[in-house]
Amino acid sequence: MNKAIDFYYSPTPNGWKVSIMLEECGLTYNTILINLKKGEQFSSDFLKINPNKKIPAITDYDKNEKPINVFESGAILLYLAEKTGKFIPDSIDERRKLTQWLFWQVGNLGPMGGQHSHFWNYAPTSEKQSYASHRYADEYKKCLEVLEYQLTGRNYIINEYSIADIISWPWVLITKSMGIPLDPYPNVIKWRQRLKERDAVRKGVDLMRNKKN
Ligand SMILES: N[C@@H](CCC(=O)N[C@@H](CS)C(=O)NCC(=O)O)C(=O)O
Repeated sequence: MNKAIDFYYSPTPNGWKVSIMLEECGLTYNTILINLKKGEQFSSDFLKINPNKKIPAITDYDKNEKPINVFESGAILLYLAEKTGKFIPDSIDERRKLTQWLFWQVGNLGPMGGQHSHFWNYAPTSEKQSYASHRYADEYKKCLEVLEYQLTGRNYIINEYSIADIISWPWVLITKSMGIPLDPYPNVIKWRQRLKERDAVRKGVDLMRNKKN
């Protein structure tokens, strides 16, 4: 088995960010499924890779030195983009734009989508109409509005296809399962479809699809 990169994964939006990036970059990787329902993210072995006990994480053996562990999807995408020189712009000004959208995703779209999705799919019925439940749905919709505005007159989040798109897309892919119609966001609909048509994106999302946990 090729040991270039070990990829700790589960087929979820945060996992797809990295599976899509690995596919886009054409990197060789070995997928290690972490069964979240069984609590495998809490094992002592995985803790050494990711002290935050969540997927995704990677170990890169592609150097003669010590293997490199990286956790947090934003850090992993930046690491892989810098390693390959792909999906990251060269100019300082474009990089500034890229990093602000990366931070936006990990601080806004991801957590608001994640919390809304949790309430929508898992909260007891009595909690579904709670203050917190509405708050997360509204905050997630605000993120979609931000994305809609940014995509006005643009095909991608910054001037070119980049890790800003790769990191954001999975949290927009699943709107149906979160009960959020996309009709008010036509630019987002087009962008979502534009990315869906990429082979690497489809391969990334299909990785171990049947192993949903
Ligand atoms: N901020 C983290 C979030 C990762 C995350 O929430 N992963 C979820 C799956 S989508 C997870 O591992 N959940 C298991 C748990 O919290 O126990 C990142 O962007 O990598």
